[in-house]
Amino acid sequence: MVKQTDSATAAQAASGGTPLDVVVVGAGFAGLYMLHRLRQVGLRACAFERGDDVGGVWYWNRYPGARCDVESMQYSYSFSDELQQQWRWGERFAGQPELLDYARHVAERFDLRRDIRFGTAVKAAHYNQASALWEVCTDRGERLRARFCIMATGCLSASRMPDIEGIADYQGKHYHTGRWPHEGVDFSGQRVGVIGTGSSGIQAIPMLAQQAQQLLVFQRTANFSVPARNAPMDDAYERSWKDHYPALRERARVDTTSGTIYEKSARKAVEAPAHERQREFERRWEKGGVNFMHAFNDLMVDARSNETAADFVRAQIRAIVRDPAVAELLAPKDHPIGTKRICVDSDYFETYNRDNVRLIDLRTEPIERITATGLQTGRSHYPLDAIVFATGYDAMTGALLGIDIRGRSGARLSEHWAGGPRSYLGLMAAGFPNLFTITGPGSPSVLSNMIFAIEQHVEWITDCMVWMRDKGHDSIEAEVAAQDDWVAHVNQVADATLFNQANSWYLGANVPGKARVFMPYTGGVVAYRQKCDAVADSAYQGFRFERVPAKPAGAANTQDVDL
Ligand code: FAD
Ligand code: N01
Repeated sequence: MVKQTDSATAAQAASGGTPLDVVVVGAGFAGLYMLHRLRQVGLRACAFERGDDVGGVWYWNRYPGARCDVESMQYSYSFSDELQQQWRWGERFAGQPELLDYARHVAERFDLRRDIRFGTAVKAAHYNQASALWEVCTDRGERLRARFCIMATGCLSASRMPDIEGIADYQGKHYHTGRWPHEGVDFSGQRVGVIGTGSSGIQAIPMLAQQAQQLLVFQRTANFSVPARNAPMDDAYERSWKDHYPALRERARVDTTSGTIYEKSARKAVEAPAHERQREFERRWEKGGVNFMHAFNDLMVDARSNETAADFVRAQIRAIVRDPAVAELLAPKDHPIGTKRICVDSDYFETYNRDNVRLIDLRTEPIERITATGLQTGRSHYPLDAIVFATGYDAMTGALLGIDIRGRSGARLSEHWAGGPRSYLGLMAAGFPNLFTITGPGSPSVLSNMIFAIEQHVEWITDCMVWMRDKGHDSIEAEVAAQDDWVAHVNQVADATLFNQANSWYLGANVPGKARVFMPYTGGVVAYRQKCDAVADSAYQGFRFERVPAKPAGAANTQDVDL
C-alpha cells in the first residue's frame, strides 16, 4: 500500500462531519487532474481509488506489451507547461511501466496523494435532496458527504470475464489483461491459451509467444491492426514538440477530430486514383500508428472508401503470414476497418509465423467449456497450463453502474440507463444533480485522445463549480429536454458514420444483455468543445440550478439516507 495521509477525510471527521465540497471517485489520469484543479480553485476534495496506487488503466494493465497507441508526446497532460517540458518519454509509444511512472510523478509533483484514499472502492453514492449533498459509502465502511460527486471511474476499468462454463473447475492459472499480477508472470515452458484478439490480446500475443513453450490463440473475430513502428524517442522529434508545445496543443484543440494531431488529408479515398491510394496507404503503413486511418477523409463515412483501406490491410496480412489458411482467418471481413477500435501492434501478424504459435478459429470450433486441464472446443480438447483472458471491458457504463448511484427521489442510475446511457453532454444525467461524469457516455471520450478529453472535462466542470459558488447555487442538474436533445444528436451523428456496422464495445455489443446504443460522441472534439463552451457562456443553458433553503439555527441540514 502506498503511504498516504488522509487529509481531506480526516479534516471532515475532525470538523464534526462538515461536508466536503467534492468527492472524486478514481485516481487515474482523470481523478488526478480533477483533484489538482479543485485544489487550485480552493475547493475541498478527496478521492477514493480501488487500486493501491494512482494510474488507473496503467496501474491495472500490466500485461506484457501494454502500451499507448496515441504517441507519448500527445498522450500526456498539457495543463502544466513545466511538466510537459521536463518529463522525458523514452519511447514513441510509452509502455505501461513508463505510463505508470508518469502518473506517479504527477501525483508527487502536485502533492496529490494526501487527498487520495487508496485500496478503497466506492460502493454507493446517494443524493440527499434536502441538503443537496451526496452521501458516499465505501467498501471499508466509510461514509462521507460532499456537495459534488465526480465520477472519474474510467471507461475501460470494469474488466469482463466471459461467461464460459467451467472456469471454476480450471486447475491451471488464469489471468485477465486488465487485472494483471503486479509481480508479473513467467510463462516459460508453459502451454498458454489466449482468449481474445482485441487491442489487449494483439499487444500481449507477440510477447507471450516469446516466453511460452506453446501459445494457442483462440480467436472469435479477426481484428484490423496496423503496425506501431514503436522506437526509442528520437531527440529531434521530442525537441520539435517541446519547442512548440503550446501551439501544438492548441492545434489539437481547434483543428483535429480526436484531440490528436495526425496528418490530415483533404482527399476522399474513392476519388483518388488506385495507384495513389495504394501509395498513400503504404506510406502511412510504413510510418506506423493510427495515422493510417487518416490517409483519406472519408474512411469512416463512406463504405466504399473504407473498403479500400480494409483491402489494403488484408493484403498486408496475407503478405506477412506465411500460411495462407492462417492469413485468411486473420484477415477481418465482418466489419468496416475502424468501426472497432483499430489495434496498433508490434509484430502481431508476424507472430503467427512462429512454430510455437497456433491460431484456433472459434467460428468453426466454438468454446464449449473450460475443463480442469484446459479448454474444450467443438472439435478438440486443448491442454493448457495457463489461460489469458484478453476479453475486454464492460465499457463506458460498467464502472459507473458498479456503484449504487441514486439521485433525486432515490432514482437509480442503473434504471435510468437500463435502455442505454442518457446524459447531457456526457457530463450529467437528468435526475442526478451535482453528479459529474468525466469522459462519460455522450462525450467524445474513447474516440479521442483520452488525456485531452479528460482535461477538457475537468476544466469545464471546475469552471462550472466556481461559477456556481460565485452565484450562490447549491445544485446543478441537467434538464430532461436538453438531455433528450443531446442523446438524439449523439445518435444522429453516429448514424451518419459506419460505426453502427460493427458489434463493438462502443455499442455495448460485447456484453450480453447490454442495451445496444452507440455510447461515445462521433461529432469530433472541436464541435463538442464549442457546444460545451457555448453552454457555459449562456449561463449553462440546459442545466438548472437550485439553492438549498437556509435551515433554522441548530437544525440538521441532512436527512437520513439508507446507504
Ligand atoms: P482509468 O485510468 O480507468 O481510472 C479509473 C480509476 O477509477 C481506476 O483506477 C479504478 O480502479 C477506479 N475506480 C473505478 N471504480 C471505482 C470505485 N467504485 N471506487 C474506487 N475507485 C474506482 N486512451 C488513449 O487515449 N490512448 C491510448 O493509447 C490508450 N491506451 C489504452 C490502453 C489500455 C490497455 C487501456 C485499457 C485503455 C487505454 N486507453 C487509451 C483508454 C484509457 O482508458 C484512458 O486513456 C485513460 O487512461 C483513462 O483515464 P481515467 O482516469 O479516465 O480512467
Ligand atoms: O477488449 P476488446 P480489449 N469467447 O473488447 C474476445 C483499449 N486498449 O481489452 O470480437 C471468445 O476490444 C472478443 O471477441 P469478439 C482500446 O480502446 C487500448 O482488447 O467479441 N472470445 C475480442 O476479440 C480497446 O478497444 C490498447 O468476437 C471472446 C476480445 O475478446 C479497449 O481498450 C490496448 C469472448 C475483446 O476485445 C478494449 O480492448 C489495450 C468469448 N466468450 C486496450 N468474449 C492500446 O493499444 C470476448 N472475447 C492503446
